[in-house]
Amino acid sequence: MAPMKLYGATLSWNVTRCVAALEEAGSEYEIVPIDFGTGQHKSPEHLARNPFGQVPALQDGDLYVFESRAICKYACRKNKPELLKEGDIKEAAIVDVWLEVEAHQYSSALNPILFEVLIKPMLGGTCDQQKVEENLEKLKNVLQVYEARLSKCKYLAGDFISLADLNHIAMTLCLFATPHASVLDAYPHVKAWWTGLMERPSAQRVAALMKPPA
Ligand code: GSH
Repeated sequence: MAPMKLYGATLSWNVTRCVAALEEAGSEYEIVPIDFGTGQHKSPEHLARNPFGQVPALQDGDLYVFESRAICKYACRKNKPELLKEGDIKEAAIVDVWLEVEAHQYSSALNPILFEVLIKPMLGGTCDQQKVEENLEKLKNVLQVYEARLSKCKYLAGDFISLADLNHIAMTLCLFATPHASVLDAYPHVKAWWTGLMERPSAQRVAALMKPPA
């Protein structure tokens, strides 16, 4: 069967979130670059893949999936369902809890920081330092909850790796490209969890893809 196609630029953490899941699931896939510079993401071909004109989008034969977290779940369901623990209703519920926490707590705080520090200057704008500070405070509150959780179990959903952990890799790597990575220093269990995640080949692949060319 033909490999799946993941459309998008690997500088986007929404795209590399999918790469972490596809790699960890052992999926066969290829990355098809989409050029924002020429507006390719708003072309009719890409709008057919993602009607919001955004990346990522995934194609698997005649199936098109958009929204990065839906793509991640699809890769797991197709190639490594144990990353969602779907065989056990209670374990699956806890995986779901931490998938939601990543999407609505962690990313909600981290996304504006990354946008202000990394993206806005690239687009010719100026980083809004007040917004960064406000969201760093939000992020600290979230990390306090993570610290308590990870002092009780090795991974977020329990003593097993799940998609909930993997979905953190792309954005956290971007945090290390800002001057604010030291925010993690106050949370030793979070740091140990992160160090363990970074040892995984899937995370190393994401890190290599996100590194800007020398
Ligand atoms: N919730 C979406 C997901 O998780 O896939 C967000 C996707 C998103 O914001 N993609 C950005 C994009 O395509 C790149 S990181 N922006 C171009 C635009 O919105 O026109």
